[in-house]
Amino acid sequence: MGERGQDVAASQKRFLAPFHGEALDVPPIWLMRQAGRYLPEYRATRAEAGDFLTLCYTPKLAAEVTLQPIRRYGFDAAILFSDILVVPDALGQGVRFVEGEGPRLDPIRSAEGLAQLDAGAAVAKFDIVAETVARLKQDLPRETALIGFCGAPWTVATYMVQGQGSADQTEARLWAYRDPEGFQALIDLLVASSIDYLDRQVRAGADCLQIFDSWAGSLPDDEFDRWVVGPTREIRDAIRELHPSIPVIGFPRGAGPTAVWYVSETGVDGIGCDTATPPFIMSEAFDEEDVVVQGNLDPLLLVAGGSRLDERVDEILDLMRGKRFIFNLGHGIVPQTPPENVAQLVARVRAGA
Ligand code: 1CP
Repeated sequence: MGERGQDVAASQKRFLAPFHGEALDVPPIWLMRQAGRYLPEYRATRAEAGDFLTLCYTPKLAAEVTLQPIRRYGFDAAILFSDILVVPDALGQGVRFVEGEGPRLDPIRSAEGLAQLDAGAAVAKFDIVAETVARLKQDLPRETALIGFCGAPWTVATYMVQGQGSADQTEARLWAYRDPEGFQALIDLLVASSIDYLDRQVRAGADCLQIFDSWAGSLPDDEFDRWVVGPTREIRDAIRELHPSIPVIGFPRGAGPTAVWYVSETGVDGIGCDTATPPFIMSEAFDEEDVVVQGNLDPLLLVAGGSRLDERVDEILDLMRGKRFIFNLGHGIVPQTPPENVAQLVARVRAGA
């Protein structure tokens, strides 16, 4: 489209151009989990912090690990370093990260458990995260956009109810079937807290927001409508009311063909496509929607590297040419990713194939 020069200057940050209607010759690029254990400098800062949540709640260190991948690769966007489980932690549910095992929470499976959470108390921890955002606003290069985020209420609830990560989110799905009103109360609390959390991130300087719904794919259509689409639309509507110019990207992982419906029903400005979405679907299925498409290289191909990586990058770029597109992975970077493969990927995308 050859619109790079002047139109991008108008929106300042290349990352935001697709949200302003521009299809760039070279799409903006950032990667989910771009900060993390694959980087030696992250491991050093993480060791300095000691515990994972301490890293999230120490603005100086959280800002530092947010900046690390920007210094190395010059991504078009930085993503705030935090975690989706900061919300249940801030609400007062005990959250721990057990080394080598992942998150552990004291499970909540009833109205009594829910009554122990305190939305008022969450403010103090949300303010710490907002302080990280404010620091980043100072420290990031002017051309780099800052993405704030939260977990979608459904996905966050799956951890709160299960008490840990799980393959099939059994406990949350069963609670939702057996006692939909009780489960709705948990979702409502998460909707309200997520709006508050995102609002604080935008007021502190976030340019864009992403809602991670990593377990959206575990629900059949009627449950998907109630627990994924409904709450996401409420958050999207509230943010549009508070901050009309801030784009919101939804990432309903595993939604499959339902992603198109998710877009039209929630009104998100961007749709994150997961690894299993075929590129021809990314390039065609959303044509009727006013939405920016983001995705979807396999994180394991980024581990494997080599010519296969270049070929697949070129294929995605070819199919998305002329579209409002943001290059990303289909899920987060994994720890065993060689940092040089990330450099190879960025160079390939920037070369425009
Ligand atoms: O250092 C470590 O050992 C901790 C590893 C780690 C990191 C780097 C965790 C624990 N969280 C994070 C950061 C993180 N998590 C970010 C920061 C910004 C970035 O992308 O660079 C973001 C956006 C998240 C989001 C997140 N956390 C999601 C949604 C995306 C996804 O991956 O599906 C989920 C599901 C979580 C929960 C979580 N946090 C950490 C782990 C290991 C998990 C997964 C738990 C599980 O289901 O087993």
